[in-house]
Amino acid sequence: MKNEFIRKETTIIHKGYSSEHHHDSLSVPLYQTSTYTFSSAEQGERRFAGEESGNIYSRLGNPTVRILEERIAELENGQSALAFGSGMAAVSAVLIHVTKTGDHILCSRGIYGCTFGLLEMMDEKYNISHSFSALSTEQEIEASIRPETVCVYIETPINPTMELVDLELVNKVAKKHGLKVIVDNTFSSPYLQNPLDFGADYVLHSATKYINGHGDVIAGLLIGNDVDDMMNIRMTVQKDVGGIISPFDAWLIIRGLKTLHVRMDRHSENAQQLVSFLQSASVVSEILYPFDPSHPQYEIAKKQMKAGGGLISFNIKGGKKAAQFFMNELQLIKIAVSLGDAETLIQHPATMTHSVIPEVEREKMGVSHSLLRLSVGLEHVEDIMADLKQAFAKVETHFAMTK
Ligand code: LCS
Repeated sequence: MKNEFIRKETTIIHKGYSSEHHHDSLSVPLYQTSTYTFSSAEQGERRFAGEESGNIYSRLGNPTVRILEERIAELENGQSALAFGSGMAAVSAVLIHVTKTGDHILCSRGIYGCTFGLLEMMDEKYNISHSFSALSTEQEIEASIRPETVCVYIETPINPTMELVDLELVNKVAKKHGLKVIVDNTFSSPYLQNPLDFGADYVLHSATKYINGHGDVIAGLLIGNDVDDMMNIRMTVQKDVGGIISPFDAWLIIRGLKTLHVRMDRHSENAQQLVSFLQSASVVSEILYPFDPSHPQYEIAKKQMKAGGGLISFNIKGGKKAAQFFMNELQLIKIAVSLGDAETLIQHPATMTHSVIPEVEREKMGVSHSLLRLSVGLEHVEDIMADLKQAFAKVETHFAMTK
C-alpha cells in the first residue's frame, strides 16, 4: 500500500515520499538549491517548452517543496496544493487569481486583520470591492450576493471571535450562483476540518500556525481540486508574483507536520478543560469556543469540525485596562500574536492582530477592547490554569471586583 494511505495520521507522516528515490534517506532530504542543471541546451529548451518534465528553477518547483504540497493536498482531501512564503501570499494569490477589476468579494463577518488590509488595497487600487455578512441563512447569503460577486471568502472559525460559518449552507448557495468558495482553514488545521468535503473550491492555511506548529516558520498553503486550475495559479500568479516558500522552510514544516494529529488532539483536550475553568472565573464575562455546548453554533461545529482546536477567545470584565493588566500579570503564558505553537500565547486583537481595522468595522465583527484570544499550548493544562488563575485574582483585587 505504498503511498496510498487512507487515514490522516499516516498521510501526515508518509505521503509523497519514497526513500528509494532519495538514497534511502528516511528523512525527507532538503534540496536547498535555487536552480537545476540541464544535461544539454536542448534539454533546457524542452523543459521550458513543457515537452519534458523535470526541474528548472526553484521558483517554479523544488523536490522538498513538492513533497510538502503532495502531503497537504492529501490531508485536505484535495488534488493539488501550492506552498507559499506566508499565509498572506496564499491569500493574495488566490484572490488575484479569481478576481478582476469591477468584481466583488463576499466575506464572512470577520477576517484576519491583514486580509482586511489586502481587501482594502484591492478596492482602492483595482476597484475590486468586498462586503461582510454573517452568512447565517440562505436568505442572508442571497441578499448579500451582487451581480458582480465572483467569490465567497470565509474564515471558520473566524479569527478571533470563534464565530462559525456553515460550510454546507454557503457552498450550496454559492454553487447556485456560480461563485467560487475560498475557505481559510488556519484555525482548525486539516486534521480537524476539511472544507473541500463540503464543496469549497479552495482551502488555504497560514502554515505558520498549527501545520508547522513550532513557531519558527512563516508559510502558507493553498489547496484545490481542479488540477489544471491549480497549475494555472502556479504558472501565473505564483511564478510571476513570486511568493514562494524556501526549501528549508518547507523542510521544517514537513518535520513539524509529523506530529500534527498528536498536537491537535492535545491542543483540543487542553482547551476543552480550560473552557470549563474559564466558566468558573468571575472576571470572564463571555467565552467563545466552538465545542462548548453554550456556543450558539455548537451544532455547526459538530457537523464540520472533529474537535474544537486550541483557540479560546473570551471577554474580560473591565475593558481594555483590565485586559492589558491581566496580560501583564501572566507568567507562563506569553504575550504574542501568533497561534498554534507549543507555547500558550495570549493577544489583545483590538490593539494587535485586528488593529488595522477601523473601530466601527471591528466592533461590528465583535472585536471589542475586552476581547482576549488565548492560543492554548501543549504545556500541562494545570500549569496553564494556575497561571490564568493567579492573574485573574490580581485583576479582581486591583480593580476591586466583587465575585
Ligand atoms: N489567515 C489567518 C486566519 C491568520 O490568522 C493569519 C495570520 C493569516 C491568514 C496570515 O498568515 P501569515 O502570513 O502570518 O502566515 N494570523 C496571525 C494572528 O492571528 N496572529 O499573528 C498572525
